[in-house]
Amino acid sequence: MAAGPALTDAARPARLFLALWPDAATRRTLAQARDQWRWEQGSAPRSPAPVRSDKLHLTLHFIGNVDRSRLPALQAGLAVACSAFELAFGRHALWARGIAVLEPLALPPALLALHGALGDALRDLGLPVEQRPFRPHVTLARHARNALPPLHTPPFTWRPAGYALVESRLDAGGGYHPLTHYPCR
Ligand code: 3AM
Repeated sequence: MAAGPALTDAARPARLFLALWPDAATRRTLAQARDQWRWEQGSAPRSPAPVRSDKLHLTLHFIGNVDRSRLPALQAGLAVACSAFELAFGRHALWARGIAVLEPLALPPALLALHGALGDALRDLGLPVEQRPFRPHVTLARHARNALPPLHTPPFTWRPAGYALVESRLDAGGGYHPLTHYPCR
């Protein structure tokens, strides 16, 4: 199939998700937790891929591709009430298909309320909402079927200042870029 004309940045859709975006200290703690795993090699066809420190986050909703002309309406429509909460971490797990994660030890009602309010906001904006149950986690690595989690990991607490609308960019090194930060009070 012939390649179409290259899209300019303005014409390319934005690939979006909503997330709890760590502050610098929490990001360092999450990276330390990631680095306590042993990424056993040899799990063909793909080698374990630890998540880059600057990409660590907790996804609230995956949105997908959205036309950039809709961004201002989305940024406004995704401002929902959010009560401050804290997340205690300390449980590592290896999910199906080799997803290594860190899970919160408990689910604060305010986190579930935030997830629900954002789901409602996405529906109001005419965007699809994931039907599977919400399983909050921080992905630490992918393709890690044979990885070994740490036996003991010091628990720690993350108090998110808020949530963020984040763009996943495939160009420029494939980073995640928060577009809007929304406070929790
Ligand atoms: O926080 P995690 O790593 O679980 O896997 C992707 C990542 O989740 C997920 O969105 C988060 C930010 O990229 N994701 C990517 N594509 C997806 C899709 N098509 C998806 N989630 C659901 N459907």
